[in-house]
Amino acid sequence: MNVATTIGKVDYDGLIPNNVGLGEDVRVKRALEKWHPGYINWWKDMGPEGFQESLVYLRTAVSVDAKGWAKFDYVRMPDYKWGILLAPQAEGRTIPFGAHAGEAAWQEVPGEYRAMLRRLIVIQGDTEPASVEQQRHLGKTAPSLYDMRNLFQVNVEEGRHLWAMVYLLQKYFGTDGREEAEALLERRSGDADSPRMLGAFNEQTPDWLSFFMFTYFTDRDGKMQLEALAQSAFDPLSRTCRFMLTEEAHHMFVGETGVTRVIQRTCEAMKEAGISDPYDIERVRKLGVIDLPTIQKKANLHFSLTLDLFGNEISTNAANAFHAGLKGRYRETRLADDHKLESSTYPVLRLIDGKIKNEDAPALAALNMRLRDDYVGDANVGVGRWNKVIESFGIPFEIKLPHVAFHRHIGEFSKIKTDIEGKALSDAEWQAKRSDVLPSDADRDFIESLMQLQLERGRFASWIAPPKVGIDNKPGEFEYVKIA
Ligand code: BYC
Repeated sequence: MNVATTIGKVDYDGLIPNNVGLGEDVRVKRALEKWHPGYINWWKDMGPEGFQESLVYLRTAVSVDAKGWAKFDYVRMPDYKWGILLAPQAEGRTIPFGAHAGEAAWQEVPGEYRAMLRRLIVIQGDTEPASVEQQRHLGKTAPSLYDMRNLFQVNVEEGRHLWAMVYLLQKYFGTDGREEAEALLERRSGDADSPRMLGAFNEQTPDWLSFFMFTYFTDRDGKMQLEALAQSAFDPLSRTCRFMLTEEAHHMFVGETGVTRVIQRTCEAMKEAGISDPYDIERVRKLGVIDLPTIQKKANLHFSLTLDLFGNEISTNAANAFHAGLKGRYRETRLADDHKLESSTYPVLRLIDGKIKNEDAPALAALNMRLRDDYVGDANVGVGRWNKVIESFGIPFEIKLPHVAFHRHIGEFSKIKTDIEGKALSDAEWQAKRSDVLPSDADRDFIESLMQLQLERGRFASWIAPPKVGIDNKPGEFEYVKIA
């Protein structure tokens, strides 16, 4: 089989399913086969704890065309076919932005951009296993078999996204790439000596509300960053990211519908009990559901942690990556400007004399800020849908995303403390208000008390409503995971 005939169709014959003609690429095939046992060891050590032998109803990509890329079947997770899948090569694709705009997209890495490109790929790769590590304990408290299956689906696909980055490292970056691929299996989320690279990926995902918030907010950073990398002049990276985005959509679906179902159940229980005040927290909690103010606090936490993933508002790294053609803007090809940004400006929120103000900055330097703005717009859409549910019960409460200056650790606002409206607070004021706006130990203890494993088919824990439709249109009592 040559490369051309395998595009769109996955070669399942070897150890590593792929549509990149690995069969003919002996060097890379060997390198990946050598990396494979280390990956499986990592998965067994750091992947979902306690369910490695269970049969999970998972989708596996069998081709990358629009129709046939998802096949559902029962699989033991360590036997999942982690493959290397690139979206089809777009014939005659040209570079959409930067100094090389209009030139043919690169099939190899230009020497001068090697280090910059490798860094971007390694950072992207590092987030994937990190999230699996963060979520590894959650199977034990799954609110239903349906949710457990979704968790594991997200996990195996994050594993596949690691494979996607490792393929690029092994194929295009020689010895350094091989070393980076090894290091991706060595760092650990939250480890004091060898942590994952980006802040949010060293935080804990202690409970299922956090998992849904993480997949809603943090996987959405994944979407924005992958969209920006999908514009890359380096065609193999672009094609890899395009295919990853199809999987990422499901992860955000899990997050958005997960939070919706938590809200739905809370509102239903309040209505049944005749409680109309959302701040009557004690009484709401006695119903075995999560009160809306606590859901808001979790949203505040995960949104603010995720904003840090966009880096500094003003960034030379981002300017250089754009100029070089390595990382574009969100949906670059749909934007109508010169795609070079050498003389344009972009408004950036800055801290000037202690006040938060918009200031025009060179557009090239402001690319992180721009992507973050696009992200906030995108994140707000689902929040609007959550509010529709609350509204439909007539409960006077609205979930709101906090100001971008709230609870930040990276960039312009990391130096100050603010309330959720972005008003600066002294340290003492912040300490006094903190537990009103971020989950407190007591909130965490309460949520933890609800996290009880529910293994009965078609049953759901007290704090979450069933989904509207099953995965792969399966009926409610379908056995999504056969526990071993
Ligand atoms: N934590 O110039 P700056 C996903 C560092 S999520 C720690 O502003 P830049 C997924 C920065 O590295 C998407 N360090 O940085 C979601 C730099 O360090 P060096 C992941 C941080 O490069 C859920 C220094 O500060 N993909 O896929 O403009 C589940 C100066 O900063 C952080 C990507 O991120 C931080 N938060 O922007 C699974 C795409 N922020 O180099 C998966 C690739 C900044 O000076 N990465 N620093 O030592 C990038 O495009 C950029 O590296 C960043 C940072 C946007 C992350």
